[in-house]
Amino acid sequence: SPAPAWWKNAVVYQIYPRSFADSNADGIGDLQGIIERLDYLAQLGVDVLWLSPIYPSPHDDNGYDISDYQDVDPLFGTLDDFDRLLAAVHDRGMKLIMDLVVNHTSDEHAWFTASRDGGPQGAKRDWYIWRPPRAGHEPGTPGAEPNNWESWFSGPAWTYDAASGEYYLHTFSRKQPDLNWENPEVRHAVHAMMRWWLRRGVDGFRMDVINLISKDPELPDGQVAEGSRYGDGRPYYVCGPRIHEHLAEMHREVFAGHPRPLLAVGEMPGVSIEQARLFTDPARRELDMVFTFEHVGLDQGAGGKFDIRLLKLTDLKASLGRWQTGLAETGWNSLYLNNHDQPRAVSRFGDDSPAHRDRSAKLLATVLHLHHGTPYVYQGEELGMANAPFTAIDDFRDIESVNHHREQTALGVAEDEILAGLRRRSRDNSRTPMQWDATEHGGFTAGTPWIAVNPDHATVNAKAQLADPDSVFHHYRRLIALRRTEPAITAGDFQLLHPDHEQLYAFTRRDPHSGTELLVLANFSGESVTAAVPAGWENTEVLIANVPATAPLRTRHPLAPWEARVHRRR
Ligand code: TEU
Ligand code: CA
Repeated sequence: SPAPAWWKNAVVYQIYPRSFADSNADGIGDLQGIIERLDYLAQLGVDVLWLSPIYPSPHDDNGYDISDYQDVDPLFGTLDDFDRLLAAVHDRGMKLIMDLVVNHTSDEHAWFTASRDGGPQGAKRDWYIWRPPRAGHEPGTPGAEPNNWESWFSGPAWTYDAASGEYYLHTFSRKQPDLNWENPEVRHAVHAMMRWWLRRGVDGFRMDVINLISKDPELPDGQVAEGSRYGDGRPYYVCGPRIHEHLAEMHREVFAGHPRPLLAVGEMPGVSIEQARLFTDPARRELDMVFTFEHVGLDQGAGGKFDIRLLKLTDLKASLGRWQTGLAETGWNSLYLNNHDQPRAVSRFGDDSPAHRDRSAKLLATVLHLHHGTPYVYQGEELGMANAPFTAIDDFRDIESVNHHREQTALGVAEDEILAGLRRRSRDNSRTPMQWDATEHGGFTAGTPWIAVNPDHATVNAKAQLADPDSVFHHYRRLIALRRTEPAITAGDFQLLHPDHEQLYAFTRRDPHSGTELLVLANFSGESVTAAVPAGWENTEVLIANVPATAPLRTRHPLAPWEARVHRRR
């Protein structure tokens, strides 16, 4: 019989170790730093910690380029530190999941160096995706790549190895060669590595771009968009031909029959609702839930993530609503508004100006946590941390931002214009260090941080918020606690109200067992809005709100700027 779905009632907290807490003053967060902050996380009340990669890595992509799957990078500590961390997490009744990055390795992983240096006939050649140059082109020159795919971090998705005269595929940076999942040896090695971590005691995995692992073996050219030099390979590797087979095999080889309750969540850019339902249908035994991307793509134009478009609330509601309905009967949603790849939620979906910041951060939390699914909190979100005030390209660290800047500069785009996009969308916005207190560098490090701490840590920090019962932190804590006592939050049906309203986000949840109903009303604007309240909700009890106690709910109820309230009736 399938393991009980404990994770339906859980809240997951994502730690980006590099930016969480630095215990030895080298400017980089580490495992000992996390250990020292576990009581903070226990107080917040989260159930599961997800660690972004801590493995040995050249850090071309901050650890998403792994050179050894079965060790800890000395930057972060040792395997002993990891064991102590895991024990301390378990002592507090929490679980810990690892980031599993197996679409690609680092080019410094022993698997890749063997694959490259062994040449075309070498034993590990086929562990990666090697192809000869395009016929009729001078190898190593533009256009000689085996196909026209673009890397997600700008430039071609292929790098030439002059020694063997062939190219290897890298969906991301040239230091992140893609593994060849067609090769059963690769799959077995990955499964064995996963079992090794489970034996060590971890409680599951967050699987990086796991829906990209199966490529169409023909590797056909992709369509070239107007004005682009490269083709779009995604139709040939997003949810590719063998993806379900690979995940079902992984489930059998790694998860099935495991004595402890585990969590498997797949990160899946470009996944459709129909595909997500297949991945998370418990009967198919693939994954527990997936991260989808539709809602974080609504405010970008055709030019990609740095092409900023105004978000319409109606689009956001329609998108999240479709996913709620689409996975209502079969499958399960993961709920997130930001992570280490996305700008800060309060700056993107709320209003980070002093007048509205706290309240809009609490509104976003309320709306997200009241949806049907498992909420994810990204470090600092529970403080309402905002985007960084980057002024020049030197302020940025992320390979995606730096490459984008280089590429756009070469194309003649004005510096101001490039920076405007980066300021809004750079992944570094969410990677500035945790703001623990008002001291220098926000209490993150006694040294020099690898990326500047947001100067607003003077007012926005954990210490101040722990002391203030009305803080964003305590609002998150109350929301998380409510999940334990109100079954309608985990189990209730979702019904969107007022889909065409551009300021009001409203929905109900109804628990089929107890009949308890919740009504969520949220004003996504800096002006007051009058909400038409559905019949029978007048004078019902307030379960949680982000404004001080207000007048009882009326048929036409005025909501203050960024007000969010949840009512209950039984
Ligand atoms: O991200 C893949 C992904 O889909 C992204 O959110 C991507 O980083 C972004 O869209 C680029 O614009 C995962 C990791 O979360 C990310 O940090 C890694 O850089 C990437 O995979 C490669 O491992
Ligand atoms: Ca450190």
